[in-house]
Amino acid sequence: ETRISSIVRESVMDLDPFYPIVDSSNWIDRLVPLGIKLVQLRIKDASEETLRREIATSQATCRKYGCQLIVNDHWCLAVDLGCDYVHLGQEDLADADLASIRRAGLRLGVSTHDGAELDAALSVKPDYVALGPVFPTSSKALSWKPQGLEKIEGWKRKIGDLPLVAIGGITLERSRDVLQSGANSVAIISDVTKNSTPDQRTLDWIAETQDWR
Ligand code: TZP
Ligand code: MG
Repeated sequence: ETRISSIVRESVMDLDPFYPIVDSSNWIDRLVPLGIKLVQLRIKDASEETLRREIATSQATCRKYGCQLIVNDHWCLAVDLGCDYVHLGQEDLADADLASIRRAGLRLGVSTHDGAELDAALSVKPDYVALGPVFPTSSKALSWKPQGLEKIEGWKRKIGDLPLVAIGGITLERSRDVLQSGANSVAIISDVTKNSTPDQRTLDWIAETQDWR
């Protein structure tokens, strides 16, 4: 393989096909040593001090195990602490300093739920876009009805090689359909963290998505 083609391949295929979204560094310390290569830390309500500590602890664990860390919302701290990715919703895009995120070498992912949001996301040249909710979910209150697998196909046709993350109501049993529809990665909350055996479930996810890795 030439150097150029491996660089191209890397930019397209860099997102692991599976990542859990968790709300604490405790979860990161538990799941990352199992062998996941990507994880999102999504903390909605916490003091600045707690957030900084949680992100720093998560980042240290991720570094140790060669896992990439996506920080939801808190781009300032993610930049400060040298994380890998920032994930922003549409409502966050106006406030975030995208230039400083880029300057610090962080990559950017953006949530989308409809065509207008996809256009808005593409206009900031993200490193991936997320589409959700693919299926019904109780992990986040959303006004969009489930998008279905066809929407994944449509998004992928429109964005080409830009990585696509699918989120919302995805279970291990439905993961192949979602990846076959064109998602490059699936982001999972409840199927992992609400499972009765989250560690085994994580190992099952790693195995189930191996063909896409
Ligand atoms: N954004 C769109 S759906 C969703 C988020 C954060 C929740 C996904 O959680 P689950 O439990 O995997 O459906
Ligand atoms: Mg947000």
